[in-house]
Amino acid sequence: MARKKMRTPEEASRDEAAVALLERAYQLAIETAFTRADEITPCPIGAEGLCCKNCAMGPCRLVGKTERGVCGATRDTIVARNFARAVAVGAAAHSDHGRDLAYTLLEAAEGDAPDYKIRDPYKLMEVAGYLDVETNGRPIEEIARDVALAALEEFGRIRGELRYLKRAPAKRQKIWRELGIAPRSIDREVVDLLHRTHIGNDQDPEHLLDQAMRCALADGWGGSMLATDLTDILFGTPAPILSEANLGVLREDMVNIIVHGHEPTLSEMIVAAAQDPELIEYAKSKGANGINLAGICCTANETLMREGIPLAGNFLQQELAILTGAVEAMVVDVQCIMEGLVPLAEQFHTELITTSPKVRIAGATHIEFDERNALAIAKEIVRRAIDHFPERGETFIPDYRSPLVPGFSHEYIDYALGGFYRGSFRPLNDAIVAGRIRGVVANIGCNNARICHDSLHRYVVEEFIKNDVLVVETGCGAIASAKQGYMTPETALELAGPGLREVCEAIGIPPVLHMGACVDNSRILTVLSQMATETGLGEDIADIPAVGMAPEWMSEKALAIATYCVASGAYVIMGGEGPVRGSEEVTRLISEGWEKKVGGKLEFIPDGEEIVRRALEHIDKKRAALGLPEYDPSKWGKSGDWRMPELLELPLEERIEAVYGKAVK
Ligand code: SF4
Ligand code: MSK
Repeated sequence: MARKKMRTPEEASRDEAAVALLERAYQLAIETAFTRADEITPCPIGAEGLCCKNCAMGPCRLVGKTERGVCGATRDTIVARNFARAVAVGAAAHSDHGRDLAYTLLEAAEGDAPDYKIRDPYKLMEVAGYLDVETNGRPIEEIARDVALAALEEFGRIRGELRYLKRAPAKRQKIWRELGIAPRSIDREVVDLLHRTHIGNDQDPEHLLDQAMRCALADGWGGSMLATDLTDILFGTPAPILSEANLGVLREDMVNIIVHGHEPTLSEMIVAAAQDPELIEYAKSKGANGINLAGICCTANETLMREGIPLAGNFLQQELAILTGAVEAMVVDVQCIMEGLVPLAEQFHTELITTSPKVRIAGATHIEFDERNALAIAKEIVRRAIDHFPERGETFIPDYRSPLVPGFSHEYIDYALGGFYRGSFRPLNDAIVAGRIRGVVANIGCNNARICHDSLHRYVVEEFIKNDVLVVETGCGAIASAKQGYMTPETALELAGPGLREVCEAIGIPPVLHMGACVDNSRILTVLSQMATETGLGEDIADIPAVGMAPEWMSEKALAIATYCVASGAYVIMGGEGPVRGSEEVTRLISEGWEKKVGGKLEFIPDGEEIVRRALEHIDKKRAALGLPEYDPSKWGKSGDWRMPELLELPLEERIEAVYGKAVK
C-alpha cells in the first residue's frame, strides 16, 4: 500500500519552536499527533455528520442513495442529532469544571480545605449579589459558603431559570424567554438534550437545535460563567502581569514541571509547592538550580493570568514539550490531554501524572488530588519530579520565547478604561462609535492537527489588528498570539492600524488582549453585555460590531461555546468544513435560521482570507445598522504621540488650528 504523504515540519506548524521539535521527532522516528493526522484519513461520512450509531440497528451511514437510517431517521435529523450531542458534551465538560470549583469554594469556606483562601472578597460580594445571597453584616466564610451552595443549586434548580441570565442585556433575556430557550438548570439542559437524541425521540432538526442553544446557554451563562467567577474568588481576579510564552521557557538547568489541562485547583498548589524553600533545596541536592513551572493548554492560561507562570505552548505542543527531553513531570487534570503522551513519555524520563478522579490514562501514574490535602499532594508531586532530574538524557530546548502581558479580565478592562471610581466601557464604545476601532473580534479555541498549527490564528489576528479591529482571545488561540508577540504593546502596535494604535497607546494596552482559558469565554459575554448596556452601540449583543471565531477548533467544547455565543446574538465563524455539511437544511438552520431567531449565526469557513473578509463585512454591516460613520483609517494616526514631531514643526498659530480646528481662533 502506498505510504501516505507526510507533511514537512514547516507544513505542519507555523511555530518555530514546534517546527524545530517536529524535526527532532522525525530524526528520532517518534510519532506525534501531527504524523498520526497524516497517517489517518478522516472518515468522510462521519466528518459530514452523516453516521448515526445511536442504536444497535446501526451504525447507519447515510451516503449515496441512502436517505434514511434503519429507523427511518433522515439525514437532517442525524446531522442535527450529532451536532446536538457534541454541544451537550462540550457544555457538560465546561460546566462540570464549574461545579468542581463550587465544591472547592464550599470546602474552603467550611474549613475543610485549609490551603485555599478567599483571594478576591470583592468578587465574592459581587457574585453573592447575582446569586441572591445576603451579605450584610455576615462573616466572609458564611457568605462564601452560601455562594458555593447557591452556585451548586444552579446545576439542579427545580423551578425557574438560571439566576445569571439577568446579567445579559434585557433585550437578550426577552428573546430567550420568548423562544423558550432560557435555560432552567445546567444539568437539566444537558440531560434534556441527550435524552432527545436517543433513538425514537426528537426528530425535528429545528427543535433539536433549539435545545442545543438552550443547553449551550446553560454553559455560557451558567457553568462556564460560574467557573470563571468562582476561580477569581478563590485565586484572584486577573490583572496585567508580565510573562513569557513558548517552549523556550523550559530551563536546561532546572527541574521542569508542566501543568496541563483546565482546572486551576491543583496547579495553584503546585505553584506554591514549587516555591517551597525545602523543595528548592531538594532540587539543588539533585544537581538542579531550582524548580521551573510552565503550562500547556488552559491550565497554563489559568496560572499565567494570576501568577505569571509562563506558557510552554498550546494544545498541539503538549507532546513537543516532552520531546525536549527536559520535562521531569507533566501533571494533568481534565480535558484536552492526549493519550499519545503515555507512549511518548515512556521514551524519555518524563513522568506523566494524572490527578483528577475523572481522568485516568492507562500507563500514567495516578496521584489523586484531594482539596482537603491539597498542598501536601502538590509537594509530593513536585518531589517526584525532582527525583527524575538525574535521569535526564540529551535535551533539546528550542530557544524561542516571546514576552506577553496577559490578565485582561473584564474587571481590569473596566478599570483601565475608566479608573477605579469611574470604571466604564464608555471609552471603548466611544472609540468604536468614532471609528478609531472598527469593531471587536473574539478569536478563541483550539489547535487542530489537520490544520497547519497556529497558521490561521496568526493570519486572522494580524489581519484584524491591521484593520483596526480590537482582538480579545482565550484558550489555545490566545497562546498562539502570545507566542507570536502580539500581546505586548511594543511589538503588536507596529502592526496595528492607526486608529486602534491611538486607542491602545492612550490606554496602555496591546491590541490583542488575553482574557483567559477557554472556560473564560464567559468574560467575553460579560464584556459584550456591558458594551450593549453602555450607550452608543444599540441595546443588545447582536447590535455590536463584533464577531467570534475559532479557526482551528477541534473540541466539542468549542461547539458549545460557538452555540452559546450565537444564541447570545453573535456571528461566529468556525474553521474547517464543519460537522453539519452533510445536511443543507441543518447548515441553513444554524446560519440563516438562527440569525432570524436570535440575531447570531454560525458558519464554518476553512479559508483564512474568507474568514477575515466575512468578519469585516459583518462588522461594517453592524456599524451601518447603528448609523455609525463608515470605517476610514485615513482619519486616524494624526493625533497623540504620532503627531507630536509633525506638530512641533509648525508655528504656534497653525499648531493650535491643527489640534483644535478653526473654530477656536
Ligand atoms: Fe440507525 Fe436510527 Fe439506530 Fe441511528 S437511531 S443507528 S439511524 S437505526
Ligand atoms: S485547551 S478546548 S484545545 S482551547 Fe482549553 Fe485549547 Fe481547545 Fe482544549
